[in-house]
Amino acid sequence: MTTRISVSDLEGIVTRIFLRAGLCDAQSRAVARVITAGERDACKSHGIYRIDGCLDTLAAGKVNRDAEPSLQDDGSGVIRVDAQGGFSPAAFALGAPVLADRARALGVAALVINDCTHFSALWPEVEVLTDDGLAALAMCPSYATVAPSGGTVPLLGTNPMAFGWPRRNGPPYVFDFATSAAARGEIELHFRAGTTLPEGWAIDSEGQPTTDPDRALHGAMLPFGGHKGSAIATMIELLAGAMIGDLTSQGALDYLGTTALFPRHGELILAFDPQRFAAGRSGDPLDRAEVLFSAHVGQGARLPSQRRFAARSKALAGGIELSPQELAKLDTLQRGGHS
Ligand code: NDP
Ligand code: PYC
Repeated sequence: MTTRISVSDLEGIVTRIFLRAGLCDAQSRAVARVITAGERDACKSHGIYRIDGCLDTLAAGKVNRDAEPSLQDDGSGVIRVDAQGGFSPAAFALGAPVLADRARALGVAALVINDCTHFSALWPEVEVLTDDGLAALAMCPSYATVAPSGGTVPLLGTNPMAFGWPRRNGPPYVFDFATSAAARGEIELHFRAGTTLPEGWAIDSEGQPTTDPDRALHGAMLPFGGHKGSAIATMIELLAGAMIGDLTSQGALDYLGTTALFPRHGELILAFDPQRFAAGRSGDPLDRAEVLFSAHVGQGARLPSQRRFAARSKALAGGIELSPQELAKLDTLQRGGHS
């Protein structure tokens, strides 16, 4: 039997768990916000399930519990936030308003986040920008767990990429996915549940296809779409790793030495002002986008994030549904019961 809990109550509980674990106030609030958003939107792989990983990373001293992100802005189209080894959400919160202003002023701008501990979904970030009328693209490496197409050895990360497009009447068009066949979090959830993986997600340490989550976690994950996903994941290593002077997924794994904790690396977020790009051309870009979206829905296709926004509406109206096990876990964590 599940229990419903309001979004604000859950956010309060998660915040208190992190404060009790010694994470500073600003970091605790920023991390709790994205974890609660994951539960609210029924994205279980990046919801409360991630609390353990954050606490493990804190306990191992691999995230700076008192990090105060610092902004470097030279007035150009590239804005930089040094996360100072803290979690990425607080760094993004500092840079996002400057990124939005600069994108409006120049038409396009980029936010570089360096030296952050990263575990979260990227859609909460692109949605901050679509809420401001901007289109946005966010990406980051992770740690080496994915073999490139044709290979068998982990080299790339699960490297997520999110895109958002603003809509005047209703939630934005947003997609956000790992460039591996599935996020590592999904495989970990299958491992916990004792269920097998769909075929095509992973190979074992001998390079053979496997549907066993444990063998997958000790072998290599596979990119989505074969050589295409592999190339996109590589692009993310280049743009959000090498280009921004931060670690690639291989570097992040070498630095951390384990996939049991959350990796430290950078992130790249681009923001575009559609009106600036369309200036002088016929047709309003947001109106033209609606024609495209209607043509999707009109033939029965669903838009990405449609499931998520439906879950959000339900949670905001009636609360987030949690299982007895999840509630018991939160209770234990609130009492400092994390080992
Ligand atoms: P999924 O495959 O679950 O979903 C990806 C996207 O596709 C979502 O926007 C989803 O919308 C949409 N979608 C799913 N099914 C359909 C459909 N039938 N038609 C149209 N759209 C559809 O994502 P992943 O498991 O690959 O990634 C999950 C999360 O993990 C992401 O948020 C990602 O940022 C995060 N992640 C973070 C990493 C990190 O290092 N920080 C690493 C890897 C992943 P909807 O939500 O509405 O279903
Ligand atoms: O789900 O692949 C994943 C992931 C890696 C780091 C954070 N999430």
